[in-house]
Amino acid sequence: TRADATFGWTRYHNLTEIDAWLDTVLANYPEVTMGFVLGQSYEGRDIRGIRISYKWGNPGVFIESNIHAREWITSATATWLINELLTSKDESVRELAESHDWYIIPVLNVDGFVYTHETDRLWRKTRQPSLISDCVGVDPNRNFDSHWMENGGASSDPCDETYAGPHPLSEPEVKALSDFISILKHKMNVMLAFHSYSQLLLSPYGHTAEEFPDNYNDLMQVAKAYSDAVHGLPYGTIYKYGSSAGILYPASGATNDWAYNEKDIKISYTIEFRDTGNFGFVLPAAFIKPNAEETLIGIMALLAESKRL
Ligand code: ING
Ligand code: ZN
Repeated sequence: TRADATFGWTRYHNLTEIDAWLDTVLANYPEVTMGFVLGQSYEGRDIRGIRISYKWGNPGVFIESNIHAREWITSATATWLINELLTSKDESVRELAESHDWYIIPVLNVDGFVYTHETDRLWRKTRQPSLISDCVGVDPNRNFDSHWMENGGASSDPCDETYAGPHPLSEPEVKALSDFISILKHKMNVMLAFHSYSQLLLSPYGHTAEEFPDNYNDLMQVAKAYSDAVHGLPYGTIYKYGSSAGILYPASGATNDWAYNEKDIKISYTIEFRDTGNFGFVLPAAFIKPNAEETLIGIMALLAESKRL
């Protein structure tokens, strides 16, 4: 049985459907997959992940997806990628799949994701209430323990979309990811955080546009490989690249900056998927497959280029 038999990527799925699909995948590929639970969300849901490993000790690639609740294209793309790594017969995809150890979290912000399906499609944050306000939730991508709340772009107001939380790692989802990477950081060569939208590859730093990382030129060379590969597909989609603070806006406490600064994962990006604002966060499901194909080709080029450094 093919894992995608009931999960055709022609519509978006809710958390229950994604969990059931993940169970099927794990059951169908017991030799090369392992399911794991990062931890529990504020509302007590499991935050699940999958490891795909054909040969233990391969370079590790960590993918975090749907940390922002409304960015549905990210989990749709992550699940498509998992399926492709396991089922593709294409020689270059097989080589890609089998020469890396993949750690993929399809939905990190599980509470927020459920909330976008049931109550408010455009919810971004977590769902933990505040002790100082009636507003709910923290921006988990401002909650990591790296230059936390340093230079603007993150808010101390619980009612703001970019509220950084009462302290770093206040969100159980962020704490769980932080603990997991802290234990496995020596196995992780590459960290990718999936977001939408804007079609960008964002390297560190997010906390300042005044300074650039030591390996900034390498990061740009690898980002260019991703962008060129995506542009080479028939869709001709354009991805720009640069540092988060340099080409988007300054903001501290994001996953990829934390992984770079604190966990020494030197190939670390935020990827902002389609589109550039026409549909924005509410990207029609017809774009799932094109976006996912671009991501696969992009990651293939990114990993190949990072080995050339
Ligand atoms: N964008 C990211 C955000 O969290 C980002 C952009 C990434 C800024 C990393 C700074 C550092 O705002 C979306 N769409 O969430
Ligand atoms: Zn986002």
